[in-house]
Amino acid sequence: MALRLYHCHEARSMRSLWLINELQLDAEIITLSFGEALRSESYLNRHPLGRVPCLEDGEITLFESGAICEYLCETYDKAARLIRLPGDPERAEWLQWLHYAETICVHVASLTQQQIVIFDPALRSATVRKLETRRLEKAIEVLEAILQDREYMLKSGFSAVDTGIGYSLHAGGLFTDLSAFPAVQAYYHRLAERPAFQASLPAPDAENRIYTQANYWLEPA
Ligand SMILES: N[C@@H](CCC(=O)N[C@@H](CS)C(=O)NCC(=O)O)C(=O)O
Repeated sequence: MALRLYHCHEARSMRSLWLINELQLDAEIITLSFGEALRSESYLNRHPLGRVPCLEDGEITLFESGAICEYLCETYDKAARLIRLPGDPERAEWLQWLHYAETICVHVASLTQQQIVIFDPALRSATVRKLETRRLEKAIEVLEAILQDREYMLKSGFSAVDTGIGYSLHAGGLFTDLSAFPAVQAYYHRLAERPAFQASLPAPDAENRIYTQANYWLEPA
């Protein structure tokens, strides 16, 4: 088996795992706990910052989820089902949403830090939480406008960029109420019904989860 993905439950590596499942690729999935396991010497040799995802394909090692998405599609999506190749009228949009997924996710990461990683509440900042929640909501508003006339980020239908954006909403919905964005919420539910999405979730009794609640946005500031 040539493909190997280093993953933590519900981290950004869920994007890569979901896409591997959509493409029905044979891959070895190494699930690490979110913490010290990412700082081992052997893992730091793969990913210099000790983060996930990290994908190995033979001699190739890649550690950005957007790049992994493009690489997997270019290499293995031979029928161009989930990619829009150069020359395709939707190519520019495909690239935009591929990277916009991270624009959303930086706010999710900051809120994860504020409400989970910084363990001592006295060290958390209500101002940062408020600011990052607002910036997350503004980023989701952009999706709400786009999704008025389509079911997926591209008018032609589901593509790999929906795994990127979909993960950002999966994690983003822990920090803001998606019901304020009806088209986005319907889109997220549509994605969550996909077997490949469900196969990328941790088992209900899985340990080492980053997120242990459904609604961090309900926690008092
Ligand atoms: N832009 C990178 C971000 C990767 C990233 O920051 N991953 C987080 C999990 S969502 C991580 O591994 N954090 C561990 C740490 O910062 O120690 C990507 O999209 O792959």
